[in-house]
Amino acid sequence: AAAGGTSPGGIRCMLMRGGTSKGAFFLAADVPADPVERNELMLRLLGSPDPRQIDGLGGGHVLTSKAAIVSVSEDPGADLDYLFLQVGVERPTVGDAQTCGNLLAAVGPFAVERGILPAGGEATTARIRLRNTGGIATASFATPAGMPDYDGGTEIDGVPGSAGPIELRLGGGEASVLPTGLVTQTVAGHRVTLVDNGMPVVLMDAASLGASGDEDPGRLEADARLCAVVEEVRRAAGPLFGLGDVTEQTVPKVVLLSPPRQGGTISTRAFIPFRVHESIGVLMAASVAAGIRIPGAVGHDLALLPAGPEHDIEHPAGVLRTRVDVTRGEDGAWRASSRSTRTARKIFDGIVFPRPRR
Ligand code: NQM
Repeated sequence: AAAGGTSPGGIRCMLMRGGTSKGAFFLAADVPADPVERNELMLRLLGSPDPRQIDGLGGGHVLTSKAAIVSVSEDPGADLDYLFLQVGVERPTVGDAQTCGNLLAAVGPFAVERGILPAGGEATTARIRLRNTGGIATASFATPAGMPDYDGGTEIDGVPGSAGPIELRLGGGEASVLPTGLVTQTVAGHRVTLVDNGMPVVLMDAASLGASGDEDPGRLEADARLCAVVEEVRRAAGPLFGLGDVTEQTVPKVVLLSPPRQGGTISTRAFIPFRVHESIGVLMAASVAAGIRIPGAVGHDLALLPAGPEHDIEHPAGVLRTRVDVTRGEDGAWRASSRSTRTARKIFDGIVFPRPRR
């Protein structure tokens, strides 16, 4: 008999790759509703705190220490609700201050697998409410024979091989992508642009920090002086985004920009924020593209801006293509919507057993 749900022995869970990240997916009904109990359970399931997460599902890196909680939405404008949780690796933290555009790619297929979203024929489109930020995204993916088909010929940099495409659309709301209304400002002594097109991001010129901007993530992480400056700027920027004290939060992110080197639009190194991303987040890339299109913004003069809306955001593992349409309203506010193609895969489906309470 299926042991699933909230049975004392274990919790029903699907491990999924979404884009260049990996996370544990749960139905909301299968985990405690109380956030304190739920977060404590997530730490025991993923094996945190521990740099190797040896006693749990986590992979020892922030990009593989993630959870998604999915349910049918009560919002008439959405089919599904998606709550993202960033589970700390070395520290016992569970944060809900940000969403994750990479895991978002796996939310629709997971919901079809679990039977909470009917497949729509050859392809299914799901309207997904992002519970962390309040936004709505749509995801379209192949469902021949009524189930997700993860196979296909789409390659994304940072993932070996190819898989079936999942088309994500985000944004398009009334909010300005410049939360302070300023194109640039000085934060902790540095000229930055604060932009939010789905993810709050501080844009910085890598050269202004003495970096070339094409360093390996490990090399940037080993530069204690540079990391300290990035963190000082990030903490000062937090309240300007309306996020309050962000010392313990994973937002805003800080992205170092430099001229493109692979024929793309711009080169990026993303502090997320205590590690440097091995590629770049989907929504981070959408925020970068929106920011650099605005004349005068940090990065505008470093970029090779395309005539059309397809931006090739260079990152340590290659390029992420994001289609970002930026418009300026009659009120002077800059707004944006974005689209990206990702892939996802079901890795295992089963019952996960939490580490005992210590
Ligand atoms: O920006 C990592 C990732 C992300 C976020 C992070 C993301 C996005 O999974 O949309 O996907 O924010 O730490 O790549």
